Amino acid sequence: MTIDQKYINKFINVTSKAALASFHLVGKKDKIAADKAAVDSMRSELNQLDINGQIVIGEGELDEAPMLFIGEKIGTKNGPNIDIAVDPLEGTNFAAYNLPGALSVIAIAEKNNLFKAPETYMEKISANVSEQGVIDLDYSIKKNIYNLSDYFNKKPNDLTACILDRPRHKLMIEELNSLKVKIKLISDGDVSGALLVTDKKYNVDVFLGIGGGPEGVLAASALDTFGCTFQGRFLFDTEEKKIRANNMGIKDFKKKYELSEIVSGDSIFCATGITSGDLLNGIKIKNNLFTSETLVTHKSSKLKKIIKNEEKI
Ligand code: VTB
Repeated sequence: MTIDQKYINKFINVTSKAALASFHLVGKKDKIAADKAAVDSMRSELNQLDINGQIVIGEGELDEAPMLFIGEKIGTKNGPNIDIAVDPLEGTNFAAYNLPGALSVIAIAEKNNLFKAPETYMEKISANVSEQGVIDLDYSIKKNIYNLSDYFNKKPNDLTACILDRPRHKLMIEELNSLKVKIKLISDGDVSGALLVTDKKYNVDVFLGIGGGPEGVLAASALDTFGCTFQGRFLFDTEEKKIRANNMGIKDFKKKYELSEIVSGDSIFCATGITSGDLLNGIKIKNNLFTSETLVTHKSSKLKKIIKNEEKI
């Protein structure tokens, strides 16, 4: 089974409209309002689609942001059974403070083909390598870097690693520094960070570090179509998170997930820029027209490209 190509434009429309809704609140220093605008728009657009959808990854479960909640049924029910992962506003800080890189993101797959990730941290690694065993969460930083250096035929000091700027990454960053790897530190937004490995033009050879689990699943669905490697391992720092994960069906808390275990079968991924960033240009409004840029992937048709849209507001 595949997801019909006719849905591609429909999902581009969903993230474009959510991005536009959020864009109106860019720079207003109100994360919740910017998020809510994106969520409300996404819900209303999704509900008009002829799909029998269910949200498997919603957002804001822990910080009580306005959610498209996990388990929520979405669409007219007149269509294929699909699982939907959303991050209507990825990078709430970026939108609130008018900083580069805010995105509106969605990933869909056929029923039961998208991992139901709990709202917890995930250790991640990703690179544009198609061979197994080149990068691995179980390898040391040194081994990953030396392997990538061989694979890309570049010296370690010509490699660039992207990582979230967080105290928890101090050791990793020190190791990367000692190997003379260039580091691209990002303040937030690791869906975008992970996707920077997909194209040479972004100059990122490996993405690694600890970020949100749901964001890991979203990025993985696009990385799958790009033929990249991605691994993720959830981290549970509280008993409560373990209980919730257990209820969601996760029994082995230390399991390392391969990309194929996170997303399988056909998928569509759309990310629309809200504010311009490394990956995409943000929304632009001129007269009564808005332009948006969306990175879209569709596994079965091997589609992976940035699509520009211009529409009336
Ligand atoms: C992570 C990352 C996201 O927020 O969830 C991060 O995956 C929160 O991390 O892309 P901290 O708890 O360390 O702040 C983002 O950067 C933005 O939603």
